[in-house]
Amino acid sequence: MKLFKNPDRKEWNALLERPAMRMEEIEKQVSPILKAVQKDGDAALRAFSLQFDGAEVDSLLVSDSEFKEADQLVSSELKESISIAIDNITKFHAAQKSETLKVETMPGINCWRKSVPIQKVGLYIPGGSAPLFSTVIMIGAPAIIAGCEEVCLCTPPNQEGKIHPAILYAAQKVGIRKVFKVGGAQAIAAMTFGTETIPAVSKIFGPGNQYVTAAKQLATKEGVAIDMPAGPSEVLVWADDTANASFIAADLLSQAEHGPDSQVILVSTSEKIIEETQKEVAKQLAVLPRKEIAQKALSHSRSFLIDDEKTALQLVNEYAAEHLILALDDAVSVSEKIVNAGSVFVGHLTPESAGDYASGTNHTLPTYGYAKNYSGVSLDSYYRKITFQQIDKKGLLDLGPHVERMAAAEELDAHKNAVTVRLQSLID
Ligand code: HSO
Ligand code: ZN
Repeated sequence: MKLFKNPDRKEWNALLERPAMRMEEIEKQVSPILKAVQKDGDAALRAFSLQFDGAEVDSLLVSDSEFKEADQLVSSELKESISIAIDNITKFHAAQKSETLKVETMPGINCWRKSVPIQKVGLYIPGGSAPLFSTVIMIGAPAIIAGCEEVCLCTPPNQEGKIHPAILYAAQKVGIRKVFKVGGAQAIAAMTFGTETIPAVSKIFGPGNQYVTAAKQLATKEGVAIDMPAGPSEVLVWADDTANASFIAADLLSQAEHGPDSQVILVSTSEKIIEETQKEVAKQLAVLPRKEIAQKALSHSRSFLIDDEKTALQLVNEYAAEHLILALDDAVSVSEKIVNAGSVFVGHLTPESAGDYASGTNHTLPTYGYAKNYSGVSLDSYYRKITFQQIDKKGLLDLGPHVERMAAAEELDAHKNAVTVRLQSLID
């Protein structure tokens, strides 16, 4: 990790830059996949699964016997941990339910806003080197809590045509039975257009590689909503001299091991902590099974020595990290000054891993600086908020003339008339 000491503010933009994503190029490759799935449905999905995953898939829908088999393959210890995670995530997300908000803005004018679940949602869980069954819980449990009518999940099969048992176990535990064996851009296409087997949905959630990300972006042009624009995982640790270098190193490596393009940043007011952390990172990296991936991520990661706390806070807010760990003595008071971050981990004993798996918060968070304008997934992500209003006689008599006057000033006579004809009916 390259060290920068009190860099000039003019250099911040360049130093805080994320690894480049070449989305346009990838969108060009992904676009024909979307078109083929739109045209040929399930047949295209099978052909792409063979081409990209080397898997021959007979039935796209996971069967009851496959769920049962998965149940037998997951250890009872892991089942217990999954159950605790689901409990905590359910508690935190169920508490986010909001009451219908009703306001009488003037006598006889009632306005209210109600959260209505999105009817059909689609979840995507990547395959690849790590079976992210925790993501099944993170994007699946809130869909069920919100009451979405149709929740389907797509995930790629391995070469034997199978899905990792923990993914199937977690899906059935949160209440999802419609799991389809298809991955990549073709899975996103299937949930966008619908096929003979896979339903078209209104919103797609979940992480994926660059092809999946590009396909999700293209899906938005077809009228499908997505959880958020995605980029590689990242963490920023802000540590003072009360921090523990081995904790910081472990936190940095926990994100670095996600992928070669992950980014990890250390900000500290203490040169000693930076030096100790560098040594710890080298020590812990040497024995990590995913050290090659983590090493690549570390090659474009940075540490910053910042002499004063105020500037450090500005730098941290400017980066807008997906995950921000405050390894600080006064972490609680500093946390109140954070204005840009996906999720904040407060104090020395709060590793990001806790939020990744089991504490209750969601791990689907804005990356790539999008924490400046996007929130992470929460219960709200599965709702639309519909407004309603009802006006009685008194309300219309009092408000109507103002609406008529404003419509006339905008030279929209039909708008004015919609009030006038009613006011006349009240007077007659
Ligand atoms: N840190 C990831 C989520 C995850 N971590 C899943 C482990 N499993 C989101 O950036
Ligand atoms: Zn993680």
